[in-house]
Amino acid sequence: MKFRRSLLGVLAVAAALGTFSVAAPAQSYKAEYKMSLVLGPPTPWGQAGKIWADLVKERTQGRINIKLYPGVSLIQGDQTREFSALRQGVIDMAVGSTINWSPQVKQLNLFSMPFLMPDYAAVDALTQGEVGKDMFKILDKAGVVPLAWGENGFREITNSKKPIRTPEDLKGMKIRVVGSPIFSDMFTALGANPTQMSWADAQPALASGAVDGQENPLFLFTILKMQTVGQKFVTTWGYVCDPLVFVVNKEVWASWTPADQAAVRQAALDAGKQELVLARKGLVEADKPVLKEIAGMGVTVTSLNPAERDAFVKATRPVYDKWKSTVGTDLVAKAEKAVAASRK
Ligand code: X2X
Repeated sequence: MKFRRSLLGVLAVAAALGTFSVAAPAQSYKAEYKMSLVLGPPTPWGQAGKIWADLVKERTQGRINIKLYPGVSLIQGDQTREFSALRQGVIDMAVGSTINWSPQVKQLNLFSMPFLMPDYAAVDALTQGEVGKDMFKILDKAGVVPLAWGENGFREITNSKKPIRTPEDLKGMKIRVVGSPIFSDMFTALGANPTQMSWADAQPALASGAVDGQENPLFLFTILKMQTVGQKFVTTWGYVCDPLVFVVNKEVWASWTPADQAAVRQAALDAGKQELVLARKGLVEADKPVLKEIAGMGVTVTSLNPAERDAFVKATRPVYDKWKSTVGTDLVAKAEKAVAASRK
């Protein structure tokens, strides 16, 4: 009763002040927006989030204030739940890997199809071309607002046992793989023993020797000094490259003014461009300084010649063919065409 009376009092005052007639848009803004990331700011991925957040704050005069949650801490490190959490609003925005969202958005497995993209030109042909546009439509339908592409990178294989030069070298090796089943299929096809786990669980598993190896972009190797957890062998085979996608939850997006939406979109595009340079640094130069840096850490770096690489392509081809229908045969055909055109 008391509560009701005081509430009525507040309403009366508010009415007298005329605050009822206008719903000021600023009032629907949150004090802080939560951005999810797997990897934090020392990595290009983390930088993507930081650059985006900083640009948004500056360009919206602080109306949109973003806090970074690396380690997918909003969902207790379970990166394969990130997309669902985004859709539900547990997460307001994210820079996420296509791999981690593949369990919910099957078409994103396109980027994990073994040896589809031979080089950066092929990656760009997909993300910056028709396939990228199609993917954004798919993501929009799946329930988020996609804004820009970034890059985690080409995933190279590392292990603690021996140099990998042929599929036979992988026989029986325990390899940590990410949460999309196409990765288990690939490593099974290669004769390895894949174990699916989150990145949070992968690090102690590498340190304890519970797994022999893992695959990730090389910047992660150098930043984490993976040789200190026994990873003494690196093979550059370039079998998969995972792009990153900048997205916003749909309700959050709808709560912003068109001018702020435009600012957030442009900031994502600008951050994506800047991040791409960071992700490829040391790998696009002819002498690949990153490989030298890793060799300098006492690690054996094996680069495959075309014939050696071909043996891995052949061994994983049945997996490629199996996943075509899951990804969508038309989408795969379109991607293959775009990749072929990028090689001319
Ligand atoms: O878990 C991984 O390996 C990582 C960090 O690359 C992704 O989130 C896909």
